[in-house]
Amino acid sequence: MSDRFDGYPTRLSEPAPHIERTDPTVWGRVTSPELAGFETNGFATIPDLLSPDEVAAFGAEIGHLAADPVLYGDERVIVEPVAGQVRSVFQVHQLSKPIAELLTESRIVGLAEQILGSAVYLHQSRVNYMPGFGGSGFAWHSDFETWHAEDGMPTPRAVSLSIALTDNFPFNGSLMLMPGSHRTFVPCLGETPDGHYRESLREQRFGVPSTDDITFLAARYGITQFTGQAGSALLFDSNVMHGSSNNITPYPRSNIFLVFNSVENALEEPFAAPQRRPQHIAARDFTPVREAAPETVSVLADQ
Ligand code: AKG
Repeated sequence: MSDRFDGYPTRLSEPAPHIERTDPTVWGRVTSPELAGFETNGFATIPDLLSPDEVAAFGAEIGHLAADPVLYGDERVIVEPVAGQVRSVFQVHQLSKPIAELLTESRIVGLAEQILGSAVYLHQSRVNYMPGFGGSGFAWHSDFETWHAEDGMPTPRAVSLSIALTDNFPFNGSLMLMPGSHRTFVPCLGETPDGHYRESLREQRFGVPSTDDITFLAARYGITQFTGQAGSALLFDSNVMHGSSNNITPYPRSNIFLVFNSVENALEEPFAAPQRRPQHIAARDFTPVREAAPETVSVLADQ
């Protein structure tokens, strides 16, 4: 048994109290006006992050990825449990040069640097396609819970940027979030099975809070939803509670997710899993996307 300190114990054999977060949410200096509410809510929206021309180009790009016969059977491609369509493609920055270039732009990586107060590297990239008539939802969860348990991420000093490539309506499976829930860590029940990621990326059973937990959090924080035109984006904290419903409409809801982690929060060994997840899900190349912008400062600098 490891004697490593764990401030976020999870995958337990019996229920444990929720943990109030002591780690900061905003580690740097926020200069983009759109990010003003991030500290309070644990997320912020950025309308019109991409232009209509970019939406068309990236939409075509992710269409090609989903249809590429070379990728059939590849571990990076996850298929919907019932409908059989492509649900997610991981490591898209390695499969698509335009996506690799996009994420290095200041308007993208600069958002993560402002929140995380350091240079950042890419922990994960993926497209969630959420196809019409068959896109299945994602159970309520905190990403950090999984990244901590299964990837060895020490603290919740990571953010995801979800960029809408189709309109995200209230009715086509758009992401629901609990504003403020990033301040509460919910330990989850159940020992992580071997190779859990193979199942969890299609349908998650471990690392999801109980219905009592979700009822409690919903009463405390409420539920809101990220909706917006194609080209808009959502930046969210790694511990915010979120999930989505099935998409039974004809309209796909396809978003690129880029996950940035602080270089000062590099992965260790998993805190609650028998082995590391593969690098297409949890990168262990901690090379910064770029040298952090000169205005990037860490809260730790003041201490
Ligand atoms: C995840 O992939 O962890 C998500 O929560 C995505 C949810 C969604 O795309 O609706």
